[in-house]
Amino acid sequence: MTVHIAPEAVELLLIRLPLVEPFETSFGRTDVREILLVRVLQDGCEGWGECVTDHAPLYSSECNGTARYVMETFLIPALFGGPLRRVSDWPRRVAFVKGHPMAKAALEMALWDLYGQMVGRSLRDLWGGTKDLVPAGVSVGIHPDVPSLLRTVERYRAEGYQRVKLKIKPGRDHEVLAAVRRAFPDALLTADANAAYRWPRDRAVLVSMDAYRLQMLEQPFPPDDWLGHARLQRALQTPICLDESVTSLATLRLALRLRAGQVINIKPGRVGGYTVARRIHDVCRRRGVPVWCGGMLETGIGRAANVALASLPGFVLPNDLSASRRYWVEDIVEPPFELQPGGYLAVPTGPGLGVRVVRTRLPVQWSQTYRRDGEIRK
Ligand code: NPQ
Ligand code: MG
Repeated sequence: MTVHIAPEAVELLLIRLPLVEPFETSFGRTDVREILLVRVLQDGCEGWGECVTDHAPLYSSECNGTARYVMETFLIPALFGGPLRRVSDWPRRVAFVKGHPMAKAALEMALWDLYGQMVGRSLRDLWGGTKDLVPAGVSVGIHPDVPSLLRTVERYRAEGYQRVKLKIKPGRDHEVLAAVRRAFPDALLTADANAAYRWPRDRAVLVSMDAYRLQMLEQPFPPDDWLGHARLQRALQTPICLDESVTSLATLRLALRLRAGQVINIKPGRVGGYTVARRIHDVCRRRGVPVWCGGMLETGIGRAANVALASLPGFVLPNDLSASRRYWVEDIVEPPFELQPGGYLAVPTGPGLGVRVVRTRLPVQWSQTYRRDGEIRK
């Protein structure tokens, strides 16, 4: 008997979760995450999803407000439009909505969890994951001064993270990279600019970063600056990793054809969900392009799905997957993610996401339930 996906209700919940410490990137500083969660219900089973948008469109063009609007006006009605034979049919079902990949991905995550619960299989199992443990890296925000940054890096290295990613921006780059490399000569280091540099203005500043022996330099230029990335890569020994630029299979192929980068950061939210993320993984694996799983300051919900994705064989580099306590005083799932010896996270083996959402821990700001038979309940 085949199980069709046809939820009778969808609940959206907006929560406010304070970070353990503020996180600063080239686009801004966050101390509280405002997170839109999705819960789908069918035949006594539930599935949870997490939307990786923030309160404002700083990382990309989406934010919590656009995601909520698009979900309630277009995506949830499309889900109620008829059963899905497979969760992987979701991208085609919602292809009529242009853009809004994070909103689509959040609903897809909930559908994967629901489906896993209904058939009693883990996401790792459903997706063909091959690992029990995935290598954990940590992303370190821009700090007010170098000594405090060095203390933070020291702490994470002592905890066992396999690599440290340093957030940089123009004017806060060489000083930071030189100090960390000097203090940790053998550390696996990367740097992420979140698109803060410009080609050709910043050519010299970036080319001289080869001196720090970074494993990669992530997204120096804006997402659509394909030629800038390609030209920089020709002048730079350090591999460029693309994050914001890779939004689809088509942009992945463009990146590889132009040699705009040698490494791909896969974030399911950025590419419209786990089905597309897996296809991007498959193409990269066939072509020998190393990938790793990016992070968006997820709770244990999104983290569980990302850990399952990172268990696929092409994820060969340390991921932006850290322990729950890196971000949260108390995660909203049980059990929380903990760093394992050697710097790994364990891939959940239970059905679906393999973690339980603790509803009493959700600091709910707003919620609404949408029903297949039409009624909306506050
Ligand atoms: C990146 N993440 O790789 C992102 C960017 C990022 C872990 O470095 C709120 C919501 C704050 C989303 C900060 C990491 C964020 C965010 C950074 C995404 O580029
Ligand atoms: Mg990035």
